Amino acid sequence: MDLKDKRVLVFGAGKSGISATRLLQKIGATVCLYDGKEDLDISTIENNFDIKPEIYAGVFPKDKLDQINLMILSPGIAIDHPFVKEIDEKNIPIWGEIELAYRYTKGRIIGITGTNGKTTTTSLVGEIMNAFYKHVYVVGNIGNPYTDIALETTEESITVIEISSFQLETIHEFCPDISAILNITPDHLNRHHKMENYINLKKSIAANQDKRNLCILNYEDRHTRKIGAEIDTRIMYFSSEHALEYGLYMDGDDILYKKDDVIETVCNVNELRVLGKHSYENIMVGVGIAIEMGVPMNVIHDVIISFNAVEHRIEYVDTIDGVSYYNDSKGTNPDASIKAVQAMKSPTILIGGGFNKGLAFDEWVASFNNKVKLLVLMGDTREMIAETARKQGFNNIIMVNDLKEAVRISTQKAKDGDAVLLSPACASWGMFENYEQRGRMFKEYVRELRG
Ligand code: UMA
Repeated sequence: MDLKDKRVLVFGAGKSGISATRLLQKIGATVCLYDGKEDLDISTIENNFDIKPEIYAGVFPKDKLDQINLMILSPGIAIDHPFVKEIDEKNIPIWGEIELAYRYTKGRIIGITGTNGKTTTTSLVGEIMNAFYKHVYVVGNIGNPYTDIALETTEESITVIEISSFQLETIHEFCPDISAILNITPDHLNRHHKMENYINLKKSIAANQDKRNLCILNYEDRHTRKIGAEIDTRIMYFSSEHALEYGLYMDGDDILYKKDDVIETVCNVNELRVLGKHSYENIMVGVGIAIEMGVPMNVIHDVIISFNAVEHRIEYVDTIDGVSYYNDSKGTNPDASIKAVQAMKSPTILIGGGFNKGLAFDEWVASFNNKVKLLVLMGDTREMIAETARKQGFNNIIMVNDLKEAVRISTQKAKDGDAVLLSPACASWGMFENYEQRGRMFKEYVRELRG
């Protein structure tokens, strides 16, 4: 559809809608920007534009509907929203930001989806592409609307897009050169109603791909493995458990790439800064995409070994006097913190405790499994955690008054080869504004150790 001189209704005046409006204006469409919020701050929104679009808040005037040729729907609004259904019944096409931007994108496109690890993998792929290619864009659910850059792209461009299930609801012709579905576990079921719908949405990232394209899938995830048998494009699997005939897999601590009976060692996971099986899976996806994009293995290797986790999630901070420091301030409940403990490879001094959310710590302590050699406890929960630990026979506990003291004591007690992990299993409230501030303070105290 040529959108020049067409009237387009953009629904949702958030990041996505504002950016889509700008793109539409640049290509000569007339835009009505509509938001359901009655008290929408129209004058602030108007400041985003050189040409002011018509802006409607609360209820969209019925008499304007007949002139509309296309609706662009923001990802936060479901396709079964009553107003969207009304538009659909009038046979007005409904696109999302991904579809709109795609129609104006030149160059190669990489689309990454999945339940967990999308943002990390998208950032990693962006870093690898930036190390080898000149014109790289990293956009989408990650927070930079794809429509912001689509018109800037050229045949030389590489656009790496993080795509959510919300955004996949409104694609039609979108066809990435490479797609990846990292994993599928139940999420957003309040919006998609059934697991089957959610799986089908994830699968739709590959719906328009053919044998010229590639889809990278998780061999260990039953949903993505099934998708591999159903789609009509080339498939590359990755696996953390099994050797594969073609693709990326783990053999002990090595990540290997196999194609045409030739096996290449990509790296040893001990070279990486990120930790844990879920991180190695993200790395394998990034490597698979980079190989398909023609990036040499030495470039890939250099980027992956310096790649850091997303801030506050088992984030490597520094190694000082042989002791590695990790910030997992995002470990705000026992479950999340267990993953961090499991990811540690060396004897660990664990800094825990904080606000009391009424949670039990038995399973958390049980996960220490001889790996945690010392527990440094702070905050309201410190007595409660200490009691739980002692009941399980874990007595190596030191109580401290604050995080600064926790870092100081941990450093004193740590030996060459140990790790110090901040993963409190508790919220930060009462001691910090939020977990981000707690994580930043931890990193600051670690930096101070260097003098
Ligand atoms: N609105 C209505 N009616 C409704 C619901 C919302 O009018 O029924 C209006 C709100 O009043 C608001 C606007 O819609 O003004 C918000 O639109 P939006 O929710 O689509 O949010 P945006 O700011 O446009 O950001 C969206 C994505 N948000 C969601 O998917 C919820 C951002 O992903 C994305 O980065 C951005 O577009 C650019 O592509 C965020 C997100 O939370 C990070 N994603 C979810 C996730 O990661 O779990 C999927």
